[in-house]
Order: sequence, then structure tokens, then C-alpha cells
Amino acid sequence: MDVKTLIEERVQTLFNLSLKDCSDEQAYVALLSVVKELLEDKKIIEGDRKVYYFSAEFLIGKLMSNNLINLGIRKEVKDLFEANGKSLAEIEEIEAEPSLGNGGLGRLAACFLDSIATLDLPGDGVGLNYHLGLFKQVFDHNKQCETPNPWIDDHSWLIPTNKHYTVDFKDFSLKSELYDLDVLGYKGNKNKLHLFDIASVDEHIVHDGIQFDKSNILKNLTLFLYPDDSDEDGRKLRIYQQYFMVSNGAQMILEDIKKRGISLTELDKHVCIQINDTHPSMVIPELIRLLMQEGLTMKQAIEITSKTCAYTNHTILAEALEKWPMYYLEEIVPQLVPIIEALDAVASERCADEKVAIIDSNKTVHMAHMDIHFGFSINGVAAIHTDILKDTELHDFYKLYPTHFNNKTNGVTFRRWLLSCNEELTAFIDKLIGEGYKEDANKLEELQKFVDDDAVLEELLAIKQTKKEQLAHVIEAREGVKLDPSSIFDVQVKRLHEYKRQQMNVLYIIYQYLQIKAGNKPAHPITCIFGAKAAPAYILAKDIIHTILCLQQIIDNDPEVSPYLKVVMVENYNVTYAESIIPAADFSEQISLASKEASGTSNMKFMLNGAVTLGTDDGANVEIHEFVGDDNIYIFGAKADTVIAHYQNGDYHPQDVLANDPELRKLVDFIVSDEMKAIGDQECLYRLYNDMTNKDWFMALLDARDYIQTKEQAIADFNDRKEWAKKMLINISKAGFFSSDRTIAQYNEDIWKLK
Ligand code: 9GP
Repeated sequence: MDVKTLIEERVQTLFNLSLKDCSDEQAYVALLSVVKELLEDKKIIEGDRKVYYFSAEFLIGKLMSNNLINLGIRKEVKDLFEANGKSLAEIEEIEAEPSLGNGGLGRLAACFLDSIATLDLPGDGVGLNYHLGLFKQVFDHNKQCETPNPWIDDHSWLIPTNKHYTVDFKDFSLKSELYDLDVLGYKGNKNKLHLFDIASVDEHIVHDGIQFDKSNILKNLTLFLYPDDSDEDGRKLRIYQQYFMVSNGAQMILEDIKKRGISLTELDKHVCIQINDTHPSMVIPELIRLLMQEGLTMKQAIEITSKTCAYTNHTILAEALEKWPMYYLEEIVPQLVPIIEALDAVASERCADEKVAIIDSNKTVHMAHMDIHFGFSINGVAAIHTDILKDTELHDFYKLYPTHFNNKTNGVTFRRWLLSCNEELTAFIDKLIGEGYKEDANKLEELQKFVDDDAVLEELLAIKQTKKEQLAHVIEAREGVKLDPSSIFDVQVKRLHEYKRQQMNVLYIIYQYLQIKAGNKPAHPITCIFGAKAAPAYILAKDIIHTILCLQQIIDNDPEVSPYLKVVMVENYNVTYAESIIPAADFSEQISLASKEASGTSNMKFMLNGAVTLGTDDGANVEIHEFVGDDNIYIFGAKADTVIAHYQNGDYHPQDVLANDPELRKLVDFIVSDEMKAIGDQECLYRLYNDMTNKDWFMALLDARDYIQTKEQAIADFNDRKEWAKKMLINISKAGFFSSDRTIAQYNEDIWKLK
């Protein structure tokens, strides 16, 4: 039966209505039920060897649109709904977005699962089924507040399985419940995302935003992703979560191997475990423990585990390289302690230097060190990041294991970040170069032959305009803020973090505001769009949000300024929002302090959708820069080696910069000006001001002047519409390298070696 008939009949059976007469909600329920069945019928990708991607986050976004694309039926379904007076886009809106991730790390995991299946490789995800996700951000009095973000309802994609494992903690054992999600490759077969949970989790214990009793593990284990770890109970809860995830995953893998009749001594020939950042690191001692339980000696178990596990590092920020006090582990998972001690002993036989120890002299366990000593591969996520790991951050490890280090520059799935979120651009590219680029993204290069074709350039600009108008509608509906789609859409959307330097963008906004007040209008009106969540305990990040929202209010209320400058920070930025924002961007703000952004992935999505990058030579920006050339990107700021030298010499002082630049001082001073204090919280504003003027750990003031000048140049260049359209075209044509299909092919070639 064809899909149209299936959907029509399903509406009839479920609601006794025709498709024309049913509500959008009913149409969604019927469509979901049909698509789930079509997925069920798909073959599971089989192979002798399989990768398991262990990750605390999988930021999968809504799944309907992607599943329709990968099933190859999106157009058919869209036409059917249209013929019945319905809009597929509106119906897709009904789906609740699973909130199983935080930022780039989690979205990368989701892109990877899509590409693994698309390349027909056997590979599953292993994670947790957080009921309330990260948190939902709401703004109140220009401040971020956190509320729960429930997403599981009767119409979710989760498939309950009958699989259960027992996970032992010191004081109790938990029986897990496993839910699966089907991960379908593009026009292909499927893998699974395994999400572990427990039945006793209780959402009702959450009160006053996202407060809950962090010690009640039976009720809170899978409530939230990244529960606040500013106190000891929070940190211990993270260990409970992490161990629960890895123990379940490891048990599931061993069960499968035994079922296949494979000897556990051959595990490494059939399984590869990719450890995504340090959250899943305990899989190493846990796998060793389980193998020993099955009768292997510790020596054998260590050897096999080391050949099975590979580690990806996603950051050089110390805060994200987890270290746990040994006594936490003794209190929660004492069974791992002797194994970690044994691993530490082996590691110190290889190298006695405390800098590479697993357990340091304070009895703290360094999870990344365990991954590096007992994994067979360690990779960074962009060329410059891997070089920094080798040369600086992990240099001592690099000397020990030079052949284990490798680079895998991140990528994004074009199915979601072009085909699904930008149908207009997709259709235009199809018309220009055919559809071959959907299977081989490098074919986007063929677009370059149109670089002097006026009609093509005009059409590109027209599509961008359409996407900007669409975004303006979305933002008006959701935020009640009206945008001018003829202004430049300058976008910075990413986690809120000082190293990403939203505070430097703040200085630009103040600069532009003061310029306009002084009668100097910008070369083109500009709309600065932000989307960012701050970790609940990250005070300074929340102060930055507060400052942005106060500026938004001041500018909105100033008729002298608002026709030329607008600021909007959208509430609860998530994947769904990104799918509207990214195709509409003119400028892609990638302004992290050089050396600090491991890769970035939104930079790739923006480029693919024809935005031009304004950025530092950091993370994957460096590779984007190489691909598009100097004329099609705006690069500014200190280079990574200069920044690293400043840290090493301790010779960066924001007061020195301010002493030489009174103009810049005026911008910073504005944060605590009367205008700001009249509407803002003085404590927050002064905290940010004092930090920026006295500490400025991520050197926003160092680069601010160059940033402002470069952005002014970009605004001026924007007015030459034809030249700008060429930059857009070149960016799109060079985006092919940043397809996650390429990244995954490289992971497979160098690390996983799946057939
Ligand atoms: O901060 C990095 C980001 O640069 C990178 O693109 C992403 C995926 O590799 O990982 C982020 N890292 C984290 O979120 C925590 O390590």
C-alpha cells in the first residue's frame, strides 16, 4: 500500500474521520503511527563488528521531518497534507522536542548516529532517558530562570523493550528499563539509540523551578541531564548517572556477544566503544570488572578493554575534563575502586610522572587520563584542537602514545541542516547541480561554476530573504518581537560561556548604540540575534544573559536607535529554533578565544546555509577559513599561539588594554551606566563589569577592538549585494567537507574499522 493511502486509512481507523476533517493533532498521531511502522519494517544494519557510541547527550531534535526525509517520502506526505488543506510544517511542529542534550557535543552525537546509519555501518548509541532533559529556559525580569522540560508523552518515538539489567551500587541495586529509538539512514537501513531508565523516577519531586532532592537516587536518577554539580550531592548524582549508563551499556554488549557465541577474549574484534568526552569513562573499569566476573584474568580483561575502547576529547577546558575524588567512588561504586587502582599502577609503571597519573596525590581520579592510558585511540575534533592536545594540553600523553593520537574534524548531517531546514535552498541547489550532493557532499563544489551568474546570485539572495522573513514570523509569534528582515541578521547561537565571548558581542552592541546616539548610523541596519542557555550554577554566564536582555530593552525603547540596531535573545534556544534561525543568518558569529573552542559545529551549519563567518582562527573556523579563502570570511583577533603564550606567561591584564584604549573603556563602562542600572540588577551588572575589567580570563578586551572594526567592515561589504552573494555561494560550495558522512567515514577508516 502506498504511503498516502496508509495515512488516510490510519486517520479513518483511529479517529473515524477523513484527513480533510481531522485536526492537525489527529493528523500528527496518524502520521506518527504510520512512520513508526515503516521504521519497524526496516532492516537492522548487521555486521560482524559494531561500534557503540557512549554519550551523556544525544541532542536529536524533533524526529518526524528527518525520518520522512530518510524514508524518502517527505514530498509525498507534504503533497498529501496540502491536498487536504494541511501544512506538513505545522503538523511537524506538534512533536515535542526531546531534550536529551545541551549543545554541540550532544548534537554531534545525533549527527553521527544519522551518518553511521547512512553509511550502512552497524553502530548504536548508548545513553540515558532523561525525563526532564536539560531544563527549559524562561526569561523573567531580564534574567534566566530554569523550569523542567518534559518531552515524553503518549506520542513519543520511544520504543519500550523488554530488556532489563541490574546495576549494583554500594547501598542498593537498580533494575534498568531500556527504551530504544530507531535511527534510520538516508534511504537505508537502521541502527538503534539505546536509552536506559528506571521505573521509579518521579517527576513530582521537582519544585521551585528545577529544585529536587539530589540524594534520592531512586526518584531522581534519570530526571535531568547535567544536574547542578555545585554541591557534593549533585556531583555524586552525576556519578550515579554515569555508572548506570555505562554498566547497562557494557552488560548489553556482553550479552549480545555471548548470544552470538563469541568468546569474550575476542571482544575487541567484534566491538568498538567510542567514549564521547569523559562522562562515559567509567565504562573502562566496568568492562574490565564484568570480563573478570566472566572468568578472565585482570591482565586479559585490561588488554581486551584497551583494544575495545577509544576516546574523543571535545575540550581543553579543565572544568569539562572530569576528576572525581576517590572517596565518592568508594561510597557509590566501590567495586570499581580496586580496578581503577590497578589501572593506575599499570599506568605509573609506564610513566611515573604524576602529570599523567590516573589517581593523583590528592586521591582524585582523572577520568581522561584513564581513557588515554587504556584506550587505543584518542582524537580531537578539529585540526587545531588536535594539535593543541598534542603540543600543549596532553603533550605528556602524546609523548607516551604518539600513534594513538589522531584528528577527526567534526561534521554535521546535511539531511537535517540543509534538506530539512532549508527546503528552498535545497530545491535551488537540486536545480543547479542535480541531487548527487545528497550522497556525496563534495559535489557542492559544482556550485562554483555559478559564481559569476547574476541570476543565480540574485536567487540566492532572494532565498535568504525568504528565510529571514520566515524567521521574523517565528520570532514574532514566540517572543512577541518584530524584526526587520531587510536588516542584517547577525547571529550568535550556542551555549553561554565566557570563552565563547557573548560578552564581546555585547561590547559591539554598546559601540553601535553609542555611535547611533552620536549621530553615526551604521552602513546597514543590523539585528543581533542571540540564543543561549547558561548552566544554572554558572553565575557570570547568567550575568551576561541579563546584560544582553537589558540592552535589548534599552534599544527597543529608544526610537533614535531602534530603526538601525535591534537585539533579540530568543527564549529556550534548542534544535527546533536552530532550524529556523540558521538558514536566516547573514553573519555567523564564531568569536571564541582562539585555542578554546575545540571545533564548533554551528559554524558549519551556518556556512552550509550561506551565512558568512565572522570569527577567530579557532576550532573548525581555521579549516573553514582555509576552504573559503580570505575574501569569504572575516577573521580577526589573537591567534592561538599568542593566547597560549599569554596564559603561560601570565602577562594579560585587561587594565593594560583599557589604559591604552579610552574608547573601549567607555564601552565597558556602559555596562554599569545609569541607563543600564535603571532597568538592570546592579549586582549582576557590577559582577560582570568587575570581572571584565579586572580578570577577563577569556580575553574579550584583547580582541574587542579588532572585532568591532572587522564587523564594521563586514556590514559595509554587505551593501554590495552581488559581491556578498558570491561570498554566500562560495561558502555553500565549500561546505561539503563538513558533512558528518565524511567525519564518520574517517572514524571508520582509522578507528572503528567496520565492514
Ligand atoms: O566545546 C566543544 C565544541 O567546540 C565542539 O564542537 C563540540 C563537539 O565536538 O564539543 C564541545 N564540547 C563540549 O560540549 C564539552 O566538552
